Amino acid sequence: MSAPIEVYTWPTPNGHKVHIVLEELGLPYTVIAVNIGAGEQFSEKFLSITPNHRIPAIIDPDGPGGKPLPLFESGAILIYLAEKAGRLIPQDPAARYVCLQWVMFQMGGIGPMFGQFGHFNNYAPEKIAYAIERYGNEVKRLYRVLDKRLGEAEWLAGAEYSIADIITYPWLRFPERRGVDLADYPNVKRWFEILEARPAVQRGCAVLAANVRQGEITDKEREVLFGRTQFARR
Ligand SMILES: N[C@@H](CCC(=O)N[C@@H](CS)C(=O)NCC(=O)O)C(=O)O
Repeated sequence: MSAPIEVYTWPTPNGHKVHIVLEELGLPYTVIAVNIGAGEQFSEKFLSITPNHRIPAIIDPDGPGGKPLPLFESGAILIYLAEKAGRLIPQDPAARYVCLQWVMFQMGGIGPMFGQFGHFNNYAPEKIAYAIERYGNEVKRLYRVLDKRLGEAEWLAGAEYSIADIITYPWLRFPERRGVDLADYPNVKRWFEILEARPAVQRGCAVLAANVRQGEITDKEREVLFGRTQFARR
């Protein structure tokens, strides 16, 4: 059995993607909590793994050529882990690119747009109607794209469950927080309910569950995430 993969993480959608894929693949891993509200993403140790100071990041002690591999960006991590295990990424070349296409769609579309919606809707000190409407419209547009795809294919990559589904799922939890009613997206609803029932998905979403942020954001968290600490030159 290979050495456990070190997972630097926190219970957010981007963290859960990695927890779920590791649970699905049955790869051994250890969780190293990086409390992003407390500023632990700016520690020297974490910055040595990722200059972008964002979770998730991993170190695989048993990387290519038997050498340790540090990796950040959840999309790269999921592709790496699926390729390492030889599962959750289609082997057929065309299907593999379709899978990667939906992985990129999540990384470049769903993550950033849903994230900006959350910021302007929940955290911005002023309610800027234009920003809330713009990102809210993007959220709904992206749901429509997913709904269309899942109306023509069982899974995002096509016939197989893959990292494209896993990377997307955590961002689709709690749709009500984004003003989305799943009844409007029946194909997404079907797919979501199947994913939600998978034991590995449930175990992945339970990682660090006791640390999920509750209640109003504190001044300290606001400063770390959106203020001077966040934007200091490093
Ligand atoms: N594109 C990155 C995004 C990672 C990301 O935004 N992580 C957030 C948590 S979900 C974070 O670490 N935030 C800390 C901060 O903003 O300082 C990925 O997919 O890995």
